Amino acid sequence: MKITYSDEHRQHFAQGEIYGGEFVTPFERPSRIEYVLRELKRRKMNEFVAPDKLDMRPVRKVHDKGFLEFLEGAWDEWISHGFRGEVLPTVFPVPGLFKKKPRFIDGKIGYYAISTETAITAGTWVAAKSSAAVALEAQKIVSLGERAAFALCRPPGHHAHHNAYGGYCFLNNAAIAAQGFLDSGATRVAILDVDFHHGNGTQDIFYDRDDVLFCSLHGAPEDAFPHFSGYRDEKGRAKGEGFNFNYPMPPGTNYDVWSAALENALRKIKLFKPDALVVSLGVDTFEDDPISFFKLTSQDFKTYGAAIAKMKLATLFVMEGGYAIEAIGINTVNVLEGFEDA
Ligand code: 7XA
Ligand code: ZN
Repeated sequence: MKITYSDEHRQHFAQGEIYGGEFVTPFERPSRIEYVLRELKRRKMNEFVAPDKLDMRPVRKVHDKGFLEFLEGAWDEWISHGFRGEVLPTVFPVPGLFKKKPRFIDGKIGYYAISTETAITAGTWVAAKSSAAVALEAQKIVSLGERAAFALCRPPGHHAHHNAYGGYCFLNNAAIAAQGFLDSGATRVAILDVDFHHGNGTQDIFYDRDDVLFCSLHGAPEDAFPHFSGYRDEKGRAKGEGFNFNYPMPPGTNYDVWSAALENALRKIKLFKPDALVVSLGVDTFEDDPISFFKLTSQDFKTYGAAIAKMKLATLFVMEGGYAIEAIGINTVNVLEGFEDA
């Protein structure tokens, strides 16, 4: 399987996030990708492809203009005020107070951010664009006839709404790729999100649409980030009603329970008859992940890779989360190998 990748991800290397009241090195860091690359090479999965310059057309179809302008200009605006640290939110609107976009940068950050762990740095916009380009390059490979491709995206994307960032995500790579499939002639695209966290951004982007089916398996929002979405009763809106399926699961969920949800989601996808499948591939469902609470083993990743392959769909894997750094390569490549060997 071809793997799309760009070194430019390294330009986003935030120094800090607030975790448990402490300022710590972000769990989402460049070395995550180095571990995946190392494991791919170790298993002789060597067909690397560098992306073309990002085509902004599908990006503009899934993200709001003002939001893109904010992301592009946030760092320069921040330092123009003499601020010396990274761009972090300090204020959020509560329900009923989401009225107008403020003029001052602090207010604008709160207007566009969903959470505090996601710092914007000098290189964030370049890295975010390269990540989207990596996803679109892999989409093109699949649209041109390959059975599957792996987009080794960083920063991740599935928490990015049409007009909001957070959860370490800026541009929604999976959504941009799904839009890319549609723009390349697909009629229907399914997105299967197997990251531990609810794909709130992807849900938001396609919530009113019937050309993209979204299925997400994740930690129940009562207990897990992003906390305010991912409930079972979120089924889509207007034309999109019936095209959104959430599978929230409690702490301690093991593969027996998780794979039953996967089978259910795969049945929905089969009924939808998509022309392509995008898998938001986060491996933070792993038993040793430091910020998650599912109990999947490394072998389980191989098993579900094979289950996805049995769908016999043109498939694009898009990297999302996973923070058990030593195991992230093994678990990610296990999914791809399980898929290829099936
Ligand atoms: O899939 N999303 C992630 O892996 C990032 C989750 C960020 C959680 C931050 C909680 N403070
Ligand atoms: Zn995650």
